[in-house]
Amino acid sequence: MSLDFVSQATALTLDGARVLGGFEVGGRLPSSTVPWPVQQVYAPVLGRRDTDTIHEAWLAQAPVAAGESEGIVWRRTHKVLFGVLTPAEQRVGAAAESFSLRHLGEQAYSRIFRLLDAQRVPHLWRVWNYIPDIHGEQDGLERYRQFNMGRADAFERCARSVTEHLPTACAMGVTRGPLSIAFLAGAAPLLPIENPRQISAYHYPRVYGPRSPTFSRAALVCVDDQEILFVSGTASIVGHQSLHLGDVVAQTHESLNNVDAVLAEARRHSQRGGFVPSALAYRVYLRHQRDLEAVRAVLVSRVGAAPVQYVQAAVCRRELLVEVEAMGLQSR
Ligand code: 3EB
Repeated sequence: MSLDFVSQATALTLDGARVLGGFEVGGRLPSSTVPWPVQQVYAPVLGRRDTDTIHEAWLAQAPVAAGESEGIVWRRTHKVLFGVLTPAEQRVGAAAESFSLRHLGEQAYSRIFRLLDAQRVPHLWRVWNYIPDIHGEQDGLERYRQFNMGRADAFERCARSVTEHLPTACAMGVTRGPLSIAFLAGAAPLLPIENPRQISAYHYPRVYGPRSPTFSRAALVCVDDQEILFVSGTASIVGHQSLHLGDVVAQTHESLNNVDAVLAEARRHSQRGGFVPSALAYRVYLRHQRDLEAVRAVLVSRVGAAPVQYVQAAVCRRELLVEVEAMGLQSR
């Protein structure tokens, strides 16, 4: 068994029996018609003439089983499980009070952990968090910080460490849609990788919120004879501080310096060592569409011909204009 990841401009026509699940990314998404779990990401795709919607899927080389549990739609093979949930921010009764993101995040992650324990794929590898109105205030606290509190609460409630073996992740602000969380989990543990240039996010000081985000900078996972590297959302942060305020070109370079540092660590731990910048596939999130050409020029100079997608979304700190995530798959 190994995994494939496909990403294309047109709707996927795949043997549905082997699809674990996937993503649809775009500013205007009609309701999805695919039969597998799909995360709809309401983020405009930038700078492409061939599409305004990206269609992506994880493919298994083995038949998949499907299920639904506590609102999580999932598919799995023997060794990996992909799931999606979109916990609704309903109003609570007549009080017309919406659930706080702390509550929703806690609920969502608790459900994920219950599912993974029940399905015996306990190791969370990668989580994609998309958060509407990420900078909005709720109960006197920014919604991203509320989310971090709920997420950390769930890790603890489910007896999971908030500093060890944390999944890779992104947490981006979207302008439409519900809170949406997708994840990939496995029967085997991941090998977490931190960035020596950055304080681990789970050790961020309290100025960034009452509870730190629970993610690893990067991780290696093995699926039989395959090695997959996930690089979490990576921004212009050194130590714990945001650098190059207002300078999107410098922020992009700094983000890529961080990716380079993480890749150097990954190569030390990899069986194959092939994770060089030009061998990965990238997604770059831009706060402002107007920065596209400046950021693209930096990416071309730094990663060459590697595939890069550009989408518009909000990075979780207001001052950050750009964030880069990446993924690499190789056979051992
Ligand atoms: C950072 O380095 C940028 O809250 O899950 C990147 C990746 C970021 C994941 C998360 C946040 C998250 O702190 C923000």
